[in-house]
Amino acid sequence: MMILHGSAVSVYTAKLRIALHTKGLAFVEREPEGGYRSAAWRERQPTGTIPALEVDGVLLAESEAVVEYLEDAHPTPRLLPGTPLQRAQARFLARYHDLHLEPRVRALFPLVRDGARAPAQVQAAAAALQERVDLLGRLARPEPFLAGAGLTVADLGMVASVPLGALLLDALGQALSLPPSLQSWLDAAQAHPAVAAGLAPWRLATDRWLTAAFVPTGAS
Ligand SMILES: N[C@@H](CCC(=O)N[C@@H](CS)C(=O)NCC(=O)O)C(=O)O
Repeated sequence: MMILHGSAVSVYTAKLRIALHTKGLAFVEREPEGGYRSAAWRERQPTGTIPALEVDGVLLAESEAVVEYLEDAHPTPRLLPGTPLQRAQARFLARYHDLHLEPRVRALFPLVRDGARAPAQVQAAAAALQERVDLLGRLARPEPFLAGAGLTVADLGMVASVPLGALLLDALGQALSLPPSLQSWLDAAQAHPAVAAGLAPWRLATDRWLTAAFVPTGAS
């Protein structure tokens, strides 16, 4: 059976969990022993990142490469739309998530943990994320999923990162404003059974993490 090495709190692990559920594949999930920053994990996965999918003893890393593997090895149900142009657009949005949107969510983590945060710093980080979310609203025409009528690679990371951005901003006293088209997309995507199943452990772990990690302003 395949092993998903990852962490419940990780967006990229959620991305692969959703892909595995979409394809109805059996897998077990494990946290790297000693954590993903440990020497033991680097010994196994030299770039040290999670998630990694273990298939027949081979460890595959980088979530986009893993999703492509799953699409190659288990083509149905598909995670890419029908025509080459539609497929390219879906892949573009998946890359937009990894390269442009998620880093702006990640930038909020140190602010959540640091009670010495300055209001101007928080506002700048919130505006930076809002800019990437607004741009997503211009790049995608959800129908209702980001790249068409079905769930695709375009939705996998975004469906965790967008709500995570909203949660982190909320903890920081800010609000993320979703264009109406993206709110409809998020509602539809979160109701998809594979997304709901894939996000459940992430949601639980994220709520726990936020409660434990948030430091009120002035408390550090
Ligand atoms: N490009 C990687 C990103 C994965 C990633 O950033 N994972 C984080 C945890 S969510 C990680 O492993 N960070 C390594 C570290 O902080 O040392 C992928 O798509 O798999």
